[in-house]
Amino acid sequence: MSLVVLGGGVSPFVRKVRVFLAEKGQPSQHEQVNPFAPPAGWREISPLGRIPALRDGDRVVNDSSVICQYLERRFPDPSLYPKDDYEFARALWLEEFIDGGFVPLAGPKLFLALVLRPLMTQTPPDAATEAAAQKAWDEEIAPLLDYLERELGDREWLVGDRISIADITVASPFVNAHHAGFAPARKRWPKLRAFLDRMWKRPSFAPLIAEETPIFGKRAERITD
Ligand SMILES: N[C@@H](CCC(=O)N[C@@H](CS)C(=O)NCC(=O)O)C(=O)O
Repeated sequence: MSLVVLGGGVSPFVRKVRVFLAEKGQPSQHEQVNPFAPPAGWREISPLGRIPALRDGDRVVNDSSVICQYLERRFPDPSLYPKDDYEFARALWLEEFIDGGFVPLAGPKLFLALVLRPLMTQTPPDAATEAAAQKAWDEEIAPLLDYLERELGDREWLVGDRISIADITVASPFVNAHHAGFAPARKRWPKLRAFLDRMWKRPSFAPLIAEETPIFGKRAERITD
């Protein structure tokens, strides 16, 4: 029975599901779906019109968080959710912190403004857009990075002693920020930056980043530290 992830590969939510599947060791296919120019019948698959959706044979599951929990039950080994009650709650909280907090800020203000819209309109961002993105990073996003830096402490993983949904979810949208030319500065957020370096080198993340960088990653050259 085949697993198919539907959605644009550069979406942090789609990447999260693809990485999750790779960490589970589950082969899957990826079908590009642009939610802003969807194929006919897309609303029957995704009633809110959003990506990702997962096709598992004749079943469809929506929403990255729901999909990952479904996959955890369907393929329990290796587990990507902590067993301990409190650690489980912490992992879900960090997932929500990113999906409901970081992405709604960084998505439109960095990636959409500086990468996706310019690519679609073939018009480079103007100075006001660049300045607005920098301001969002410095004033709105930086406190979220401070929080992640504290949460990581000196540990390898955000929660518990092995990779979990929290690590995958946190690492995914920072790829988009990187494409937009933003990364947590090594001086101010050394632990977060080292964590991202480690995560992105994993066999689950690396091929996806390699696949999208030629298309979306031009601005990353601005990152100097
Ligand atoms: N909570 C959803 C969020 C998915 C989401 O917002 N996806 C965006 C792309 S990154 C989308 O489909 N946007 C199109 C729209 O909202 O119409 C999840 O985790 O899957």
